[in-house]
Amino acid sequence: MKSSWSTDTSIIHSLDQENRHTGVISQSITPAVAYSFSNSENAAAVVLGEIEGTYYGRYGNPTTNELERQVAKLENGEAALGVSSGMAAISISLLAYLQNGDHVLVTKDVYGGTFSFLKNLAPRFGIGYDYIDCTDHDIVERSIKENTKVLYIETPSNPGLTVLDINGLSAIAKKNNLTLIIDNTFMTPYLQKPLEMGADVVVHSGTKYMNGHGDVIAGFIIGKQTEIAMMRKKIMGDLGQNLNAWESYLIMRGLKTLPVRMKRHCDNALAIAEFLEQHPAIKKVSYPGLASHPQHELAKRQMKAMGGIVSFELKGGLSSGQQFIDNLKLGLISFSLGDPETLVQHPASMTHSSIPSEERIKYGITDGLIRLSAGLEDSDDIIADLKQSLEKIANTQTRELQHN
Ligand code: LCS
Repeated sequence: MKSSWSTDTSIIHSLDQENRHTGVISQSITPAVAYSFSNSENAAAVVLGEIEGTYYGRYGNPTTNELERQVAKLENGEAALGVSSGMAAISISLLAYLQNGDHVLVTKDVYGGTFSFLKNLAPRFGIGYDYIDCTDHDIVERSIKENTKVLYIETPSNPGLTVLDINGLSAIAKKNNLTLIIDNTFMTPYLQKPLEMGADVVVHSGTKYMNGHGDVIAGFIIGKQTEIAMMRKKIMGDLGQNLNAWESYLIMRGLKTLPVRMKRHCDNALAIAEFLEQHPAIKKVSYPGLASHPQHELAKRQMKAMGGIVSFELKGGLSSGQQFIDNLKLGLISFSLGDPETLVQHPASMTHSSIPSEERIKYGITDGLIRLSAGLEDSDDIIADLKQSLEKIANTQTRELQHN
């Protein structure tokens, strides 16, 4: 492979040399669980990691290994581990750097599953945590305790789209001997490379843009070779959170179009954000690509483009939020994101409905908040759909006013 090629080119020509010799152009799938060895010495050396090889499917698979090489290269990391979900990646990475008695600092608006893992499971392992505002570096420094080992962030965040300064936070982490873990799901390595900005470990939900077609649940951890090897052997292997060959194949197929897809997601998201920002029924739009976003300048410095997610707030609160998504004809009501289809969700009545309203607001999840994952459709069609839904709400409100 030519090293001068851009990511857009090399991602399409990324098969390893061994596969190249067979002449195949797309990736082959190896479903085997068990592997045989020429002798017992050889088998023992593979199990101990002294020589490279595969010995049992729970610890890795040749198809998944090829995907891991591609993902590590995309993130510019030493090694990657493919796992069964984004939450597997997050839990494995936290368990790798935290032990009984340790403490982790977590950015306050983090994906709900991460929040739930820390609230419900981490205490059983004796791991303490604090949610803090990581846009304020003084707060971060002041919150570091004697036993703090990890700083965990997500940027841009889900669903608030807060952008955090990776360079600045990695400097604080280094000064205080903390491992900085970053969830890069919203950006993908195509748009943001946290390891190049000083992060120690990157995690992904591969379910979203990396696969990009809404038909695989997967996750990735990218970091140092020895640490990834430890996570493979001691955590993923023991907990059984491996990624299988078929799903690895689907992700490799999806990755070939990652650059093309991300450009379209970003273009569509910007067009949608600009439309919503000037609409009278909209109270607030959060999109890092808008000049009104509080971290717009930082986003321009650290992200190649601004991503495919737009969050916005309707003026009418909870009922308007629900009506808005119910009226959509093209946008689908869904919990996921990063798919070819435009997906919308209303956190107050869906993903975060179990949290009392006063608590939700602390994390920026107001009653009228909508999260939209811009799909790959024609942006004119998406915008026309949003427009008709907003008009319907306005007509209903006018009728209600006339009635009263
Ligand atoms: N990190 C982020 C930023 C996410 O948005 C998600 C899932 C995960 C990690 C976990 O990944 P998974 O285990 O599902 O592969 N986000 C979802 C969401 O916003 N709605 O449904 C899932």
